[in-house]
Amino acid sequence: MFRINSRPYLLLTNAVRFLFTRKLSSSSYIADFQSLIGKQNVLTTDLDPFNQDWLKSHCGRSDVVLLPRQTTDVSNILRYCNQNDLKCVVQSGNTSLVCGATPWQNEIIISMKKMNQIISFDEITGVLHCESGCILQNLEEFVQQKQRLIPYDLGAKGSCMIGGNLATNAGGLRFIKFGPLHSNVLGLEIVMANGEILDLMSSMRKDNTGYHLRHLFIGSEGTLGIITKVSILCPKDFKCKKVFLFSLENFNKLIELFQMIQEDFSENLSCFEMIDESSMKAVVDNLNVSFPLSSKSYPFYSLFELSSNDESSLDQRFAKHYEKLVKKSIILDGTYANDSDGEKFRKLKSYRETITEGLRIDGYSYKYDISLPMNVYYEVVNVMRKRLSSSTSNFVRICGYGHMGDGNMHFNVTSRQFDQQILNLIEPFLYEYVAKYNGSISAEHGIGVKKRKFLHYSKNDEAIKLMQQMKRMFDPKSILNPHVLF
Ligand code: FAD
Ligand code: 2HG
Ligand code: ZN
Repeated sequence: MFRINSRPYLLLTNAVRFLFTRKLSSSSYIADFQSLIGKQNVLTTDLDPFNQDWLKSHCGRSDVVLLPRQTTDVSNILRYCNQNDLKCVVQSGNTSLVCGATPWQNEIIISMKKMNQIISFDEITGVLHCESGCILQNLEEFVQQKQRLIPYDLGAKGSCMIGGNLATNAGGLRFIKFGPLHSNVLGLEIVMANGEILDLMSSMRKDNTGYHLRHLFIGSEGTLGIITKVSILCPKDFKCKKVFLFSLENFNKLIELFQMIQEDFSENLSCFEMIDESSMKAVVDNLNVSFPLSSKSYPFYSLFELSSNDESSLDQRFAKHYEKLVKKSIILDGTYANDSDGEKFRKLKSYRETITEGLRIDGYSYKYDISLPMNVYYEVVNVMRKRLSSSTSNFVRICGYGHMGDGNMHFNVTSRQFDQQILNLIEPFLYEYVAKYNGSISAEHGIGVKKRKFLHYSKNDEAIKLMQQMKRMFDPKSILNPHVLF
């Protein structure tokens, strides 16, 4: 179980919660919700998958899940909740790694999974309009048929939904090429806390008519409104994509590789990821997959992707580049695959994409998603290893991997079970380290509930105050994700 506080305090707060929280299923609210959105769209049994977060680190106690099918359902639900002061949590794919999508207490769960329609696709501009409950992988497959791409890609694509992605301003593997979602999302439809529908849908790339309101909702983690529709720009897909997995002796070689790749392939680079030895072991050992390189383990790996419309020229340029890499002894071993290779291409990418799943098998994951300057990007893992080695606690693993091309490190520690001693050794020390280098304590996963008491390491008091004022303006009764962010 995830714990923020000491045990006596927790027992006390749980007792207070128990006394003062309303049991919804036994109340008349259920009947009202049933008449608002239909009986079959109000669930009151078998709610564990909705209450439990992806990491299995916290389980909420909600006893009602609402499944809106259209924007007006969301509007009716929120109007009713606002009038009756009922707290809600918005849930899309429930892949949040910061406990953002599950109830902290017994908030009503509003699941977006039935709002999963593609509304339109413009073949000329590549603008896709869809409902926010569309699963990312389904959207990717849809636009691929039109020779287009969704401008971001996550390991959670089989479950996460575009509304959840926007609400967290998700980063992922294509960030280095297409930038943040802010640059690709053209419009949103939002339902505000009082039930009002705010139509900000647009297909226009250029629009300077006052405040850029949609950007407030991107990354707001469901605290300001519920995203119901999205308009997103899907860039043209490339005729060929190549993914490379190289092993390296140390982190300095990885930096050299990154510089050389940028030098020769800046316009082709569509992801640049790093994996350390222990992270790779979490995949190979825990998920029991074969390993494509000649030795079973190396200190570091780089997984990067190059995209181009001219395959033969890319091949020729890479052959020359490879000679340089060998001459300078940058890499130890490597392999690659073309997207036309199908399964081999997907498998190579999966060595990076399935690390989180591999780590989950260790037991409990202490998960940190930080931004740091390149000079201390991996140093933080060494510093933490040294600090944790003084402890008598039993770790399974201390590892680092991440979107190196974007300065985003995923530092992870795992143990069989949750251990408060380990947590105390990591926090707040790690956040102080990140703040010292002006990094970010949450590069892409958001703050959720797990990170809220550390927000001040990345935002000053004035900025937090302004954010709180905005929250009060958009949601005066704090009915939307009341435990998230602050
Ligand atoms: P949920 O988890 O359901 O919700 C996330 C947050 O958004 C919650 O606060 C929720 O209340 C709010 N929310 C959800 N839907 C809406 C809506 N329609 N309107 C308003 N608020 C809403 N993240 C990255 O950034 N990059 C990665 O590479 C990445 N890889 C991952 C790999 C794995 C295996 C896993 C498990 C997670 C990964 N994540 C990653 C984290 C997570 O997938 C992202 O945060 C994702 O964007 C969440 O989408 P979701 O649909 O699951 O949203
Ligand atoms: C990734 O990049 C995700 O794989 C998850 O953001 C990171 O598990 C993590 O720490
Ligand atoms: Zn990530």
